[in-house]
Amino acid sequence: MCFVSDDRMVSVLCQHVYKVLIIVVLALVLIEFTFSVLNETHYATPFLTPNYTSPFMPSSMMYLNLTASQKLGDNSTTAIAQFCPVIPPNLQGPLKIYKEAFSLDVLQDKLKSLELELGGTHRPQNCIALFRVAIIVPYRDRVHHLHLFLYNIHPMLVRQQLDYTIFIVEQEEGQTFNRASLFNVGFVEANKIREFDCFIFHDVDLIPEDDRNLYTCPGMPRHMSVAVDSLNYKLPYASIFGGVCALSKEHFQKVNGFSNEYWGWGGEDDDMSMRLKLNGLNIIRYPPDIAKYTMLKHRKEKANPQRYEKLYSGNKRYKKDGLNSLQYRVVDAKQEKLFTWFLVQLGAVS
Ligand SMILES: [Mn+2]
Repeated sequence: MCFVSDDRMVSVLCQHVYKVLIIVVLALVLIEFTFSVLNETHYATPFLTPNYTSPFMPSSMMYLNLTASQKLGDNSTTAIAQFCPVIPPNLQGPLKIYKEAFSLDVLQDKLKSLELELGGTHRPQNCIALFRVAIIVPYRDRVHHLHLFLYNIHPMLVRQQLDYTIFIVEQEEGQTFNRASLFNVGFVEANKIREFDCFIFHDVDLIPEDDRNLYTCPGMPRHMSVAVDSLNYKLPYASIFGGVCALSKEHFQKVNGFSNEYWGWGGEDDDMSMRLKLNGLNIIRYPPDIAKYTMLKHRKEKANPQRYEKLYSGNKRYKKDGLNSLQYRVVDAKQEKLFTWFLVQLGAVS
């Protein structure tokens, strides 16, 4: 294989040709390995890598091509360039959380520069938002939390370049709180107002700590409050779906929404987790250093003693307990400057 050569270098190489080949192969394997590791890192934090777009291209975005050409009045491919970028350009990362409460008037004044539309809506000025997002917040008797929630979240959502509306769904005095039914009501009422692709079901006392935690609906249901300060920023168990979660309209309808049978604290989020599983939908999560929340302090709510019982029978019930069995009456409704408000009475309409 090797010819005699005057060049010493070449003759040394020739004598060790197999060793050289092995070194080259090892080097190639090492390079390949390094790149695949890098790629996996990208996948875990898609929002940090502008070129990696697939996690943000769920099926629900297919409609966008159509919408864009309609809105812009032509069919050229350049219309697509009018969409907002997949990674919003002005994100800040970790956020300063404001815990000083203001009256609604002061709050409205402080958020004036965001130029919200009536009803707590905002859409980007210079591009078409990738998601039309309804943020549904069940509510009763927590005005201090509500103001802090609005004050912290509006500026973040504007930076995320979403087309969004915040819905506050308040339950009337006198009956036990039913968080899950209020979510269902918010879903139904929001859809009457305009078209949304993505629903964020949000506790009023959870404040996001990082704006890279995008309020969008990627391909699968997303549990958003992964790391909460009051739980030492640790996920308590793998199937958890409480606090803040994101579901596409399609997926929410597919699982028949939330159960209406959980009165009082607990169980309804695990019930939803089970509905997702029964429908072959996987829960996805952003990394805990981004999906971080501060929980505003409140006294512990009274747990529902029947929650386990309901949960055990949940799989048999879910097809007829949910959106298709929801009963309520809108007692009052108003478009405030910072949110759209519904006051509802749950249960059979008399
Ligand atoms: Mn709480």
